[in-house]
Amino acid sequence: MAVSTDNNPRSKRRGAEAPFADQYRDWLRTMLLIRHFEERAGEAYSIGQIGGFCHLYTGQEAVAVGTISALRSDDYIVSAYREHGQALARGMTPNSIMAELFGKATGCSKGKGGSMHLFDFAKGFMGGHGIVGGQIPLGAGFAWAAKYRKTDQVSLTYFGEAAANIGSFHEALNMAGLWKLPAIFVIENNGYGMGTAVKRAAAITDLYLRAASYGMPGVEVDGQDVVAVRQAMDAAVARARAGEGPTLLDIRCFRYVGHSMSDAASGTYRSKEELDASRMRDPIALLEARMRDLDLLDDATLAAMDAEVIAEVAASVVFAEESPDPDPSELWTDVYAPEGQ
Ligand SMILES: Cc1ncc(C[n+]2csc(CCOP(=O)(O)OP(=O)(O)O)c2C)c(N)n1
Repeated sequence: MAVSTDNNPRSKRRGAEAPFADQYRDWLRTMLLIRHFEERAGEAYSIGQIGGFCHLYTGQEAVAVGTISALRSDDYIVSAYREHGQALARGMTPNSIMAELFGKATGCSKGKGGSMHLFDFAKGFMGGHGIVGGQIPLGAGFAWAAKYRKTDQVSLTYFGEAAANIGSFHEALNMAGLWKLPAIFVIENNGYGMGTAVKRAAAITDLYLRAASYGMPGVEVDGQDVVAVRQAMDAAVARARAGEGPTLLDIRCFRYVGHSMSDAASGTYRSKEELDASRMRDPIALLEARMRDLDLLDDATLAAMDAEVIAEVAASVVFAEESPDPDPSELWTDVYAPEGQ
């Protein structure tokens, strides 16, 4: 049920966020869905139900929800391997994603992609990609296609701060700036590329400054605050649709878990204290507090929403468990290599 705040004087006082208040409930639900989905995926991985690599999104929920909520359904999205949360925010079902993680035929990539390769062409979700930075030229390409066809679609590309050191980042942003492409480049700056802190890998740690080299605005954004993310994204989308060209958003966030299921959340390259400090500004707790302040949320509503989401995720695990493996005859479909090579 959408919550209307038209007659709520407290929301009117909060001028900047009032336009978004109707959407807070959806955002909170999606962020809770992502959090619970990732927790269950982590459990399933640890008991061997999920194979291959698995990079969880826990802690970064406000980035996916704040950015994707600003898009139209025909816009393009392309990402890296930490993309479960973005796929959920785009409206891909927990069933289709969980089944993909389990390698089942009912998965969004027919069980042949796994965690790093979630695709949904109908939703403009143009994939998770495993090569660091490999998706950035693709994002520029989707933007170029939209400009060429004179649609007013925009292209949103996600990548990590370590990917911003890869050559393809500079080449793609240069072309996007030169051709004024309707592209939005989002650095999900969680501070670490695997175990390497940004200050050990980048000559300047304020990565948004790099935008100046490519003729586009660069904006630092608080990635714990879904409203701040949405406001920055709205400005970038407006620029892109108006033909004014690309924007680089440097969204500061924190991943609560290890780089992938193979490393611990803290211990080797970051301290428990650092992790605990980041949790003091949890994106879900911040949105909950904002909603309570505006009388948009009470304990019962939150508990009901949480229970509903937990049940949805649990059902996706059952769906994945009960789904069939891909048929062996599918081995050579959807691949470029000729049969037998
Ligand atoms: C071209 C390439 N080099 C190295 C790797 C190995 N690798 C996988 S993830 C990763 C770190 C990337 O960190 P970042 O871009 O900040 O994204 P995050 O994991 O923080 O979301 C590396 C080096 C790779 N997949 N591709």
